[in-house]
Amino acid sequence: MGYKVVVVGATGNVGREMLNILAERQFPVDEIAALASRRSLGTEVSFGDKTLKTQDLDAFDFTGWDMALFAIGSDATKVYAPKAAKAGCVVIDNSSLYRYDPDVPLVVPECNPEAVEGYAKKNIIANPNCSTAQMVVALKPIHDRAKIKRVVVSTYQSVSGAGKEGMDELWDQTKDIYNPTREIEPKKFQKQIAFNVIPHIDVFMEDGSTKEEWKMVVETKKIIDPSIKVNATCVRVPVLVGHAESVNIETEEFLDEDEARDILRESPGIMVVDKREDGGYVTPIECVGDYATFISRIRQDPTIDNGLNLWCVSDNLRKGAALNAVQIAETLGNRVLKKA
Ligand code: 11C
Repeated sequence: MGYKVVVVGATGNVGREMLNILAERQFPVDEIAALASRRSLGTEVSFGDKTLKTQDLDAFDFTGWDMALFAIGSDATKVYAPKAAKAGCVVIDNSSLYRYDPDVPLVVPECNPEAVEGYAKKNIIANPNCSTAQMVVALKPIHDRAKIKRVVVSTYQSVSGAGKEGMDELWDQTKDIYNPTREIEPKKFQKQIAFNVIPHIDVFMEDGSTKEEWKMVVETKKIIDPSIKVNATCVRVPVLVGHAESVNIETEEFLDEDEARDILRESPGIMVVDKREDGGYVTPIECVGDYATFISRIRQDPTIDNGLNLWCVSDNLRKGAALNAVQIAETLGNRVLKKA
C-alpha cells in the first residue's frame, strides 16, 4: 500500500521537478494528481514513463488524499493550502507563507527530521528557501561538532530561483546583447542580468537588507539553532540553474579544516569535492540534476581563532525546492503516516 499524492503547481519549474523526483525515488504512490491553475489546464506533464493531464486546482477535492506538495506562489497558497489541510491532506508547502509560523514545522530532513512530527497543528509542513536549504545541510554537522556562533554568507543565485520568466529573461538578453536593433529591457529582474550580477533578491526590508537575506537568517535559526547569528548578502548571477554560496563560519570550539572535511564527507546529503588544484571544486553547472549539496574550498579562516571557509553549491530546483519537499514526504511517511 502507498500514498495518494497531489502535486499543486505541476506545470511550473518546481512542480515538474517534484513529479520527476517522486518517480526517480520510487516514492510509494498509489494514485497521483497533477493540479494547475485554469490558465495551464489540460497541459500534460511527465511522471516517470507516464503522462498526466493537469486538473483544475480550483475544483479539486482534497478529501481522501494523503499529501499535497505545493509549488505555487504565496497568494494562491493562502487560498488552497488551508482547503487541503482542512480536508485531511497534509500540505508540504514550498512557498514562504507558513515558514515562520510557530505552529508549522520548517524541515530539512538532513537537519531536523524529527520536526515533521509537529505537522498536525495545522496539517502543514514548510519547505525552506533554496539558499537556506543547501546552507543548513552544510552547517548542521559542523554545528553538532563545534557549535556555530556566526555565519557570514554571500550567495551567487541562479535565475531559475525567479521561475521560468527569470530563465527566459537571461536567455533573451544573452541572445540580444550584440543585436543593436534590440533593446535590453529588465522585466523580472531590477537590472540587466546577462553579463551582470545584481545584489538584490526579493523586496527591501527597513534595515537595508533584502527579504532573501532575512529568510536565510530566520530560517537557519528555526531549522538548526536560534543562537546562530547569520549575516547574508544575496546576489543574482547569470546562471540558469544552481545556487552557489561562499560561507564563512565562526565556531565556539576549534575545528581543524581536515576534520571538518572528514565530518562533511560522512554527513547525509553532502558530496565533498575539494582538491586543491585547478578545477578541483564544484561549480553550479556541474550540480544540475543532482541531489547532493556539494562542498569545496574547505579551509581555515586565519583571521579569527575558530573560523572556517567553504564553498557550497546545489541544484536550487532540487535540494532547494522539489527534492527537499519529496524528502519531507518520505520522512512524514516513514515517521508518521506509515502506510508503505
Ligand atoms: C530566488 N530563493 O532564488 C529565491 C526563490 O522563498 O521560496 C525562492 C523564494 C522562496 O529567487
